[in-house]
Amino acid sequence: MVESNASTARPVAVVTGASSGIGAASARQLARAGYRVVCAARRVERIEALAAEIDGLAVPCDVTDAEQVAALAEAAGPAVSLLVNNAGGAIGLDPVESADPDDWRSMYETNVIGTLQVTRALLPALEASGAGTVLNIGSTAGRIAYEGGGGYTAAKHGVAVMTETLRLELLGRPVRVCEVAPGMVRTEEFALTRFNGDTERADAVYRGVDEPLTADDVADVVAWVATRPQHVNVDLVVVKPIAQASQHKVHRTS
Ligand code: 8X3
Repeated sequence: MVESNASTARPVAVVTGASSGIGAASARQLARAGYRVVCAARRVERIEALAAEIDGLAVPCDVTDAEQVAALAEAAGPAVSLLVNNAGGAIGLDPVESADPDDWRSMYETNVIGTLQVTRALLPALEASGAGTVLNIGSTAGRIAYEGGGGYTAAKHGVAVMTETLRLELLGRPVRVCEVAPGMVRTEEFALTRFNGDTERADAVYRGVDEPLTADDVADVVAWVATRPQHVNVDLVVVKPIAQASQHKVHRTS
């Protein structure tokens, strides 16, 4: 459980991309750990239902929109203990040779610029809490290249480097900076979004893999990183299913 500053007030956590997958699962686990969770995402009905379920707050927010990000910071209040930068995702699996620059721009916008904007907007409140944490959801794609993944791996490498840079820059201030980098996670939307709703291609990603990680598996790590004593900065957790030894080496039974 987290410690709160006042005896009655719950510490505030902001989770972006909270409408589904790792974001929604993290919001639930963080609420269970004692946070008042501000659930931010574009899809209002989903985050309103989630916020009602976990006694949190729903704030509609597209992380690429500076005004909406400013409104999120305003709604989160003057002291925020935890920011989980989860909004992001992949588009397509096209080789560099034929990739659509708009897909790459969009991935850079959501994964990198979105994380930058939300982090900038919330840093004063994270610092004001006296014990802040920025936790970026990276990816194994932020540590290795794979064919067809150029746009996504470039963006997730960007998130990884931004995380390291911020940790260096904030040294001596009361905000720790962490990254959780999942490998193969089966969520309802990640692969489907990547392949523009093509369920066959999305299903093929996980075909024959015994047990890909679930959103809850990753949320468990997020909650663990967030609830370490404040002097403990877990720089990076790479988490993969046992069936995935590396990006290219996945055990499939069929
Ligand atoms: C997701 C991992 O393998 O689809 O962040 O790039 S992968």
